[in-house]
Amino acid sequence: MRLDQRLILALDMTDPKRAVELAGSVRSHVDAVKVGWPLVLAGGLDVLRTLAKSGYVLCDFKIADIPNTSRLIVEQAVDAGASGIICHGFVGEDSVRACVDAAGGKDVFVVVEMSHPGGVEYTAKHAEDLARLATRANATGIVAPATRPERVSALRAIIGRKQILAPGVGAQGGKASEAIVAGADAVIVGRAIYEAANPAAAATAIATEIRSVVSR
Ligand code: OMP
Repeated sequence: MRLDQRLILALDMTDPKRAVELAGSVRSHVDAVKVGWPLVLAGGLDVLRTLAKSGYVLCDFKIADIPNTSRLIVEQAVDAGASGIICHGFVGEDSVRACVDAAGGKDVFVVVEMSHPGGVEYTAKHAEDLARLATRANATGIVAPATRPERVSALRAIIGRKQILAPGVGAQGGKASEAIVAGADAVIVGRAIYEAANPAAAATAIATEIRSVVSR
């Protein structure tokens, strides 16, 4: 994924019209929009198709199934215009490889450690192994927690130059600049942007905060 602003907007909402409008107003301040179950269950894959006309859409179904089912899901997402997809790593290397194969050159990001408090219970204990798995499976990169920047650093040491996307900024307590300094290539932000009175201004503020540590 090409990352200029190093910022991805998560469109976690159930009103497709609002999602498309919001994406339009924030697009120039972010590198991609992320679409997941809430929006697709509400608006179908048509909303993905619409959003894909104006830029990179990262399809977040957090795919976690056997290889054949995972492949079928990825094919639907890519067919609708997704430029990248997110899958889970804990399902094992065969399932992640199935996602990478089905993506046919589109980006695949593997969740290795989740950002919420419950992410420590299981995912954190296996995150290093899952990062190695993502590398072996030839994924584009991993998803790692902005809420625990020290974990981003530890995982960066494992995956080398592969991309790290870090969610958990703002509403979950993480700070964009800290995640970037720790080694994230980009942060994923939802509520801190789309619940703001002025989402474009909120996105600009986060992008400016990121630039302040990148140009140092
Ligand atoms: P906010 O907490 O509102 O900024 O949203 C964060 C977004 O990142 C949501 O779309 C989550 O589903 C997603 N996310 C996490 O918050 N934590 C993770 O560990 C992984 C993801 C993800 O894969 O995108």
